[in-house]
Parts: sequence; C-alpha cells; structure tokens
Amino acid sequence: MHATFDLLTGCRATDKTVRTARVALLISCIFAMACGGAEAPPAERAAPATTPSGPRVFFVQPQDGAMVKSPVKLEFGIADYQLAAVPPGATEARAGMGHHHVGVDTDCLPAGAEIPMASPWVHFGKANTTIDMQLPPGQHKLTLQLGNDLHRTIEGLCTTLNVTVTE
Ligand SMILES: [Cu+2]
Repeated sequence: MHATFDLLTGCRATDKTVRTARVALLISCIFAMACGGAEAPPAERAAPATTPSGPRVFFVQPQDGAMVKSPVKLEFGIADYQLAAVPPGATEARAGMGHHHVGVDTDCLPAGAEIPMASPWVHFGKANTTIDMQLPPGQHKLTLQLGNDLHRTIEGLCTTLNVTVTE
C-alpha cells in the first residue's frame, strides 16, 4: 500500500486520507496523539500485588533468597513515609519521619522499642540508604527497621529477608 508521511500529524497516511477533505486532515490531527504519541509512558515500578499499601520499608537489594558475595550491597527503600536524617541533639521524635536500621541475624523489634546502638544493629542516621556490608559465609537474616529521631521503632515499618553468602 502506498503511503505518504503527513508532516502535520507525523502519522503515516494513505493516499485516500491525503485526498480527503481538509476536515478529515483536521480530524487526523486531533487523533495525532494516538499515532505520533504512540509511545506509552514508562510503566511505573509496580509493587507486587501482595504488598499492602501505606507506609512501608523494603530492600531494594538484595532480593530475598539471593546468593551473594561479601561485601554485600544493601539498598533500602521507603514508601509513604519520610526518610530524614537525625537532627543533632534531637530530644524528640518528629512525626512521620525516620531513618533506616539494619539488624543482622535478628528479628524485627516490637513497636516503640529503642533500637540498640550496638551489634547486631547498624543505624543510618544520616538518612543514607546503602551499605556494603561484610558478612561471613552462610545464611543470614537481614532485618530492615525504621526508627524515629529517638531511634525507636515505628509500628509496621520493618521487613526481613534471607540471603546466602557464598565464599
Ligand atoms: Cu537510629
């Protein structure tokens, strides 16, 4: 089929379309978005269907069950909650804000508990979201726990995964 390239709409148009009255051309202009703008917007990174909505923290990497080598690159994510560095000398917790903590081979702490400033916990009080963590070979549980400015846990903002560190 012979086709011409219509400069006005950016669409390929058949002879028939070109011959048709200008009204038709206008109509094709109106629909040009469906042709020239055929590129779909980039799909949003869809959360798994099982993920509940609302505030949450999650590991961007590694994936649960991954085989990894030490040092292990950890990256943390947060949704519907504000990641914030701890202000110097903070004496109270700002509502709706927190920073990440990682616990190695330990469970989520109860809501409101103070996250120890000691092993197996690491605080990311500068609102940082990555670390290259040294881990001995074997299986490890990694717990990502959000804490407020007083390093106290926040209801529901904790997740865990398991990785196997290979030699
Ligand atoms: Cu902390």
